[in-house]
Amino acid sequence: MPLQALLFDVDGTLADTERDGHRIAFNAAFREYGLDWNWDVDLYGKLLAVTGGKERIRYYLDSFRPDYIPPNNFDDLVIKLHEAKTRHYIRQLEQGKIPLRPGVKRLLTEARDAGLRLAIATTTTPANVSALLKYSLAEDAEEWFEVIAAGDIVPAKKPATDIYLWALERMHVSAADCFAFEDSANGVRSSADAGIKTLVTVNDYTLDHDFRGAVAIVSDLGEPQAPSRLIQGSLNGHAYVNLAAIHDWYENA
Ligand code: XBP
Ligand code: MG
Repeated sequence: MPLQALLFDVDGTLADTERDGHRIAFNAAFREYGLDWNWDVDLYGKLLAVTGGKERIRYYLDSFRPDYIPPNNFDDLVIKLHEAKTRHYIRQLEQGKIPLRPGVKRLLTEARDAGLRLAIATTTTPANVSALLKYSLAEDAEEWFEVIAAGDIVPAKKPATDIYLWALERMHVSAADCFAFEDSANGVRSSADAGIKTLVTVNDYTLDHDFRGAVAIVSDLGEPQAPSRLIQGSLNGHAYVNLAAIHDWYENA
């Protein structure tokens, strides 16, 4: 069956959002609530082992702050902290502070022109996706995606397959007819275990991750004047990731 759809992860894949985006927003929310928690670049890299911002806050306290005594309304506090964090993060997006990664807009445009169906499968909060698409891609970019599968709509976040299976079900398309883009071990576990061929574009936080199951690992999607750097697998003679390169992986991987 010919390739039907491309499914994109968001954080680390569409844009490098974690170190200078989400991490800064978490710290701003902690300050807003008078908490002495500060996630530096190194600690945040460890905390990224857990997907989901609310889950990440709990993981931080459980694993790095044994001194912390949760208040009676702890569950509510986590929700309020995360809502504050989301406000801070979206403000960064509104200010144009989080650009797309190389090749993302080019490939999305090429795929649309070729009539490929597009979807998002991400752990992040839906409002974050809307803001990233609107402020970093195009005013109407949300409409480019048939399905935006995001955040708490599934019981289990990546590396569970839930978010990808949810997207496939709503698109009425089978995993074998799709191709996914991810940046992390949790992400490629989720997409590959859902049966979707997956390309990994790495970032500083995920360089040493275990990407078992990926069709190839590259630095980024690249541009004609700025080729992708191959890390593992083959680019099949392509200098950067375009639809021809994706079709080669899709048909031969
Ligand atoms: C990355 C995540 C998210 C973000 C933070 O998602 O795990 O939790 O780090 O966003 P993906 P929230 O790589 O699947 O796009 O605070 O909204 O969860
Ligand atoms: Mg990601």
